[in-house]
Amino acid sequence: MYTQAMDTMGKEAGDAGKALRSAEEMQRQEAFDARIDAGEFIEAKDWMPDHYRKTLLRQISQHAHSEIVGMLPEGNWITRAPTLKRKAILLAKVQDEGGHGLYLYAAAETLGTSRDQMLDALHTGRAKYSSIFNYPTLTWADMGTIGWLVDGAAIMNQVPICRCSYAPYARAMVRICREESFHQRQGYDALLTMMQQGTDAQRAMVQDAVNRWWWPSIMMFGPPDDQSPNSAQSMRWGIKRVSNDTLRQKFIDATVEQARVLGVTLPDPDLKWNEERQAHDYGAIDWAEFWRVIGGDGPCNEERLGARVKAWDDGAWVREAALAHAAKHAPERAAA
Ligand code: BYC
Repeated sequence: MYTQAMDTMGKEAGDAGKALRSAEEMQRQEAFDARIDAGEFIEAKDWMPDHYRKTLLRQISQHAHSEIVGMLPEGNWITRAPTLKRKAILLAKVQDEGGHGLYLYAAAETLGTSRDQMLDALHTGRAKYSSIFNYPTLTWADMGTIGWLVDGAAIMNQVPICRCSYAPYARAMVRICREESFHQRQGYDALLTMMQQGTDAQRAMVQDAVNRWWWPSIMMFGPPDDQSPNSAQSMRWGIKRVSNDTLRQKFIDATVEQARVLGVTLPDPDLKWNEERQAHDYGAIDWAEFWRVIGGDGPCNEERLGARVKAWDDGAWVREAALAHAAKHAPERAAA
């Protein structure tokens, strides 16, 4: 009510109204900043600056798109899993990713944009999804490697988002992270079985998969901090808690020991422990490749987007039937 009254005043009273309105805006902005500084969570019903809302919507919807596009490279292997146990695990993992997409779309919808609008942005190439899903899954070892490296990188990136200042996103991330750790472990377990009980050909297949997924996995954290246009503001707002480069370094440091236990070599001759930094140095990342892939020119971009658009078109009759069913039963619901 208060805001509407101020708006009316603004229209009627010209510059004086505008001044009043902007004074009110400034107060709200200051109150919002103070809440962020105090580490409070922001709920959907709370006032928030437009740019904060847009930034969240961009990140959460891209994250949701990544989950459902991320189902495709692995879905490709469900029918070819080597045992019933591995098939059941992979099926459960891919279903979890569909569920993660749903939690995230629901969190993004609280910001006032519908799921249809978000999906339209994905289907028309206006929204991004994670670069990693534009690479092909060529062998069964890719399933284990995605679990180990891709889900491992996802956990490293997503655990800090459980403390994101926007509460609906933070709540969704708590559930997602629990499931992601199962995903990472199942991948590592599949690789360990191949490395310890497999044939030479299977061990070579694992090494080949690691060679292909290592660099794309460390690109997942996004561009270097000094080339990341969104980081400073997102960190200021508590949307991002840890920078792209810091997370990438933590992931590399954690993964080196896991690779040693597994018995695979990470494909980076410059990867070595730096005593002074107490962290691993690593070789130059091919950022031109990263920008090319997120710009739409990766090995599988067309195939991935084509599969999502086809699924949307093929599912039209389900959406229409659900709406017709809801309309038919609306009078009963209204009477109840
Ligand atoms: N891929 O300023 P920056 C998963 C874009 S799901 C594509 O650093 P920001 C999983 C970025 O959007 C994995 N685009 O951006 C699922 C920005 O472009 P716009 C997804 C990327 O937002 C199923 C531009 O580059 N995880 O793991 O501050 C199975 C400049 O970057 C990428 C999430 O979405 C990328 N890798 O930071 C298994 C987590 N990196 O939007 C696993 C949530 C950057 O300005 N998201 N870009 O046009 C985040 O934490 C942050 O959005 C990012 C980027 C760290 C990804």
